[in-house]
Amino acid sequence: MRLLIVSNRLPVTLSRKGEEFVFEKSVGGLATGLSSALDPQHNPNISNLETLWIGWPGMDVEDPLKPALTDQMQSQFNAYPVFLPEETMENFYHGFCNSAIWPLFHYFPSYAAFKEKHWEDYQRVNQKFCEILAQKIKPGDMVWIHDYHLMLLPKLLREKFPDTPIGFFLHIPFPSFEIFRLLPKAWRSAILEGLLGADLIGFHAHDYVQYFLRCVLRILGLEHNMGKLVVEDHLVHVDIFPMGIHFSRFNEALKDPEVQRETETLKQTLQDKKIILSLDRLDYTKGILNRLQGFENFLEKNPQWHNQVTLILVLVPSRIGVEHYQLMKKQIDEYISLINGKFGNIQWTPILYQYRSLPFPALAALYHQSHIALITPLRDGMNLVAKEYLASRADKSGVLILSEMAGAAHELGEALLINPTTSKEIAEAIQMAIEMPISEQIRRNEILQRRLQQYDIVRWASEFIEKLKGMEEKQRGIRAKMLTAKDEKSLTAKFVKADRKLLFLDYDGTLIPLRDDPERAEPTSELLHALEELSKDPKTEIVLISGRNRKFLEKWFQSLPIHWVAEHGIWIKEKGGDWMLTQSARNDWKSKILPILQVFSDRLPGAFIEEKEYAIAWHFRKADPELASLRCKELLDDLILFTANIDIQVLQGNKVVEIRNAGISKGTAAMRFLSKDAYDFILAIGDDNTDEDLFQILPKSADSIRIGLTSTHAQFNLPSHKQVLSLLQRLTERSQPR
Ligand code: GDG
Repeated sequence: MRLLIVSNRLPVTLSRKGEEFVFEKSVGGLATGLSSALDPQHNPNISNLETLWIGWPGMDVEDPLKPALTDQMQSQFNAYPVFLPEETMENFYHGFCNSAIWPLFHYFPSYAAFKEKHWEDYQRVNQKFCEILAQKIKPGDMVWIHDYHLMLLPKLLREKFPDTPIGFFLHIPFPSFEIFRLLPKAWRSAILEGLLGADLIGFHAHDYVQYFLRCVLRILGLEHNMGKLVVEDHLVHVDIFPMGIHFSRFNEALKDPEVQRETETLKQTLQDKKIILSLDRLDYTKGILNRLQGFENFLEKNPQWHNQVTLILVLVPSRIGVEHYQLMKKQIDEYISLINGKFGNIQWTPILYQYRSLPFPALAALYHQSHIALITPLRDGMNLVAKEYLASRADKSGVLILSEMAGAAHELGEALLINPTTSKEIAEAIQMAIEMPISEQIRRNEILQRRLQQYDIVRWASEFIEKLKGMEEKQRGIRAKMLTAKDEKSLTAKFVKADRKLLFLDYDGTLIPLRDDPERAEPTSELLHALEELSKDPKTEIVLISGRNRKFLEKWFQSLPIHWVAEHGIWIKEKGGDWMLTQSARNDWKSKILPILQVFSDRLPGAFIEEKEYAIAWHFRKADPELASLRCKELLDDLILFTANIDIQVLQGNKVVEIRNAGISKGTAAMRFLSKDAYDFILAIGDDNTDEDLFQILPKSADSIRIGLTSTHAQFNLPSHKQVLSLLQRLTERSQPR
C-alpha cells in the first residue's frame, strides 16, 4: 500500500547557492513530526507502507531544470516537487494563506485581508496540486492532505478519484462560526465543500471539530451524527487526532555528545540562575508582547527574584517583509530593551534575546537547562514546543506555563494554564512555577510525560492512517445499495421486456431538488419532457405520488396523461378522471393544531405553515438550522400530547413536520393502483420517510430507489435527484412510442 502525503511545504527545501542546488531539511512541526512518524525505524506499524511526499519545494526554477530536479528529489528524498510560479505563490501563500486564513482562523479578523486575486490563485494552486496528484496516484493508494493551504484539494481529488481514500488534517485551529462566517460567502462554502471531499477530516482538539461541524450545518445545512455525515455519495468522518511528538528523541537527547556540549556551555554562561524559556516563531498569534508584560509584572511584584531569573527569549524569524510582522518585531525589540533597562544591572540582564533559528542540539540543551517554559499563544492549533519541553525533562523536574488558548492545553491539564491576555495571571504563574517544590514538579510531570509517551507522533500518524484505511470499507458499506451501472442495465432490460409497467414517482427531492420555498420548486422543462415522453408509451402508467396539494399538481402537470396522488395519499386523481378522497378523512382537528404551529412559527423566524385540505405541514428549511432542530424537537414533544386522543399522525420529513389523518399514506394510496392490473414492471422512487410507506407495500418483484444515502426499505439508493432525471431519460429512450 502507498501513502501520498500532500502539504504546502516538502520536508526538504530546495535553494540555490551560486550555480549549485542544495537541499536542506525543512523545519516546523509538520515536516519533522510526520517524517519521524513515517520512518519505519520508529514506526513498525507502517513498515510495509510506501510513501511519497508531494509539495512545494521552496522555490521555482527554469523549466528545463525541472525534470532533473524532480527525479533527484524523488529518488533521494521520496519527495515530488510541485513547482509554482513566484507570482502565483505570492498571492496564494502570502496572500490568501497568510493574510486571510491564518489571521482569521487564529481570531485576528482585523488583520485579515480578503482579496479576489488571492482567492483566484488559491483555487489555481489547489487545482495544480490536483493535476500533479492525478499523474502520481495509482490504484490502491491513499492520500493524506495537510493544512489550510490545501482546503479545496480533497473535493477536487474526489471528483477525479472517487474510490481513493482521502484524509485531511488541519494543523491550525478551526474557528467558531462567528469568525468563519467573515469569509466572503462563496469562499466559505467552497472551503467547507472542499474539505468535505475527504473521507476523514482530523483536527487537534474537540472544540475545532465542533466548530467545523457547526459551520457545516449553518452554512451548508448538513447535519452530522456523532461526527459522521453523508455528503452526496460518500461518508465523511470528522474526528480528533491530537498531534504528539517524537518523545524519545527529546527524552534521550542528552545521550547525544553535541547536546551535552551545548548544555555545558549554557550551564557555565547562566550559572545558577532560574531559567525561563520562551521559544516561538515570530508571529502575532504567539502572544509574545503579552508574555513580556507578564514577565515585567512578575519582576515588579517580586523584587526578591531580581538578579536570579533570566528569561531566554528565542524568536525564529518568519514571514519577513509582511507589515504586521515587521511592526511586531519592532515592538518586541523595544519592549525587551525597556525591561532590561528598567530592571537590569551590570551583572544581570533579565531577558536574553535571540532572533534566529537554532540547530537541534542548541534547542535540546535549552529545553534541558530551563526550569520553566513560558508559552503564551493567544491562539495556537496545538503547540509542539510545550510538549517537547516536557518530554525533554528526563529527571521530571521543570514547570510548563501554558496558555489555555493552545490546542495542547486540552491534553496538558497538569501544567500551569493561564489566560495569556492577563499579565497578572502570567506573573502569578511565573512566581508559582519558580517556587514550586521539586516533588510537586515531578508529580505533575510524571502524569504529563506518561500521556505524551503514550500518544506520541507515531500513535498520532498510525491512528489517522488506520482510520483512513477503515473508511474504505465503510464507504463500500454505504455504497452497497447504490444503483450501479450494472443494476441500471438490468432494470432497463426488465423495463423494455415488460408489457405492463407502473412507475411511482415522488416529486420534491426526487424529481427536483429541495428548495427553501416550496412554491419555487417548479419542474424543469427537461423533467416535463422526460415525463411526457415516458407517458406516451401505452404500456407505461406513471403515478406522481406527492405530499403536495391538488392545486400545485394541477398547475404544473395538467397537460400530462398521468395519475396523481396529493397530500401523501388523501387525494387520488386517475388519468382522465376526477379527484377522489381516499378515505372519509376529517379535518376538524386542524383548528386545534394550527394555533400551536403558529406559536412555533413565531418563535422560529423563517418557518412557515402550509395548510393543505387534510394535512398541515410546518416547513423550516429557511430557518436557522440549529434553532430549527431545537424547535422541531419541542414541537414533536408538544404534538404527542395534543394528538393523543385524535386520530392523526405526525411525521417528520426533510426539514418539515407533517400532521395528517392516521391510516393514510403513500403506501395505502399506491395499493389502489397495484390492485388494478397485473404489472410485470413496478418501480418506485422517493426521497424521504413518507416514501418508506410506499417501498414497504411493494411486491417483492418490484424495484425501488431511495434518494440520498440513508438506510431504507428500498432496494437501491441514488445520491441525488440528478441521477433520477438521467434514469428517466434513459428509460424514455428504451420505451415504445405510441
Ligand atoms: C502548526 C500549528 C501546531 C521551533 N524553533 C526551532 C525549532 N522549532 C520546531 C519545534 C517544533 C516546531 O518547530 C514548532 O512547533 P509548533 O507546534 O509551533 O508548530 P508549527 O509548525 O509552527 O505550526 C501549530 C503544528 O502545526 C503541528 O500541527 O502545533 O499550532 O501552528 O517542533 O521544535 N526547531 C529547531 N530550531 C528552532 O529554532 N531545530
